[in-house]
Amino acid sequence: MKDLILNNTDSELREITGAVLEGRRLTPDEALTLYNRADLSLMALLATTVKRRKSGDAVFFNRNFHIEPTNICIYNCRFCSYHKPEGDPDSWELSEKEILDIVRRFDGVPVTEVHITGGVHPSRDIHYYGRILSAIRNLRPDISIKAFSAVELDYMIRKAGMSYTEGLTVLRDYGLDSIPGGGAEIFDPVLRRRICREKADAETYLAIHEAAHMLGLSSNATMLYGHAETPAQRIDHMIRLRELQDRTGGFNAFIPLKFRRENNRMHELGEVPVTEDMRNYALSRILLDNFSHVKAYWPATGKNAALMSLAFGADDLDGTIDDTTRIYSMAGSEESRPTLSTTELVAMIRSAGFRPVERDTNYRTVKEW
Ligand code: V47
Ligand code: SF4
Repeated sequence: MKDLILNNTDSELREITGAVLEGRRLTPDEALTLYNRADLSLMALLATTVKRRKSGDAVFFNRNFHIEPTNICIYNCRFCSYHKPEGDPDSWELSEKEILDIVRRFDGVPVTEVHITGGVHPSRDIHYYGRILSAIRNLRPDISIKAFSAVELDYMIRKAGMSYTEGLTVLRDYGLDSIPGGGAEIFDPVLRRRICREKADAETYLAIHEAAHMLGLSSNATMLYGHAETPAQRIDHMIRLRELQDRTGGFNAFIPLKFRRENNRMHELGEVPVTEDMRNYALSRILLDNFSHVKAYWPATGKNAALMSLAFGADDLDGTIDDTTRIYSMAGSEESRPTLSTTELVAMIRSAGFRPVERDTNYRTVKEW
């Protein structure tokens, strides 16, 4: 098999293919050559080889729900279909009681994680969110609280006049367990200025994740792709994450987020085809050799593309969700009310030829299915 592949590629590609098969790390130039010249079947094979090295025949899933406290946001990212200014008739702002009522809906349900994220509200502060964390912690001491993107954290911590380490320590003491990957978008400064000029830049995103890792809070990393970025800018983004992961080891998963076009100011860019999604999953699995997991976030991609990504290096399907997120249905995802039962997730993973493993936030096994 290896010879068959190697004989059918040009010499530079042959060398890069050999490096991946032997487990040698790719340089940015090698990654670009691979991305530009390898056909989709070679990408699938290399990514699956790396995936199997990391997690064997397991594919993970989790039982989770989301809370989106508000869609009011001081920023105005061009790709965002979700945010509204204060006072807009389509804006929402959940009270503390409404937030806790969402948590209570899961009384007796064996979820392991709540994911909290939303707009950057101008008048909420770190202690307001901290009190919500501790109220959730009191209601459900058994579940892990993954909350606030680096962009939300940057705003609330700066507003409190604290350093990132101080702010994260305060939030950890209130009950924060880990940080989701949102807000990374694309790190390239020129493109970032075009699509989300006002919010936290790449250095801030990375500094917040680094501070979190140093405090023992794990996190995820994302990349928004399929809009105006070049393959080289995607690779640059992943390399910056790989460098931070080399220093801290604190990232659990990398999550490619496909740009969805509805109801935002980048609509005219269209969406990339599913072949591009698969090439991108594979590239990330191959390049991010120090990330244990690549997550397919099915509410964003749709179930079918998420399922297909398991043949291109993804080893995690997030999650049961239970119709608790609006970010992607508002942006045009085919999943308008995202919900999957554990039975459905297990069947999906088996249909792709893998062994379903239910995990917690930090990928400890909850149950082998
Ligand atoms: O940062 C916003 C993205 C992110 C669009 O850590 C869009 O486990 C595509 O980060 N098209 C928030 N993407 C969601 C997020 C996330 C999701 C699931 C799991 C985890 C995790 C993190 O959503 C934003 C932005 O990159 N986004 N609008 C859009 N139109
Ligand atoms: Fe606000 Fe996040 Fe939307 Fe940007 S992506 S406008 S920060 S809610």
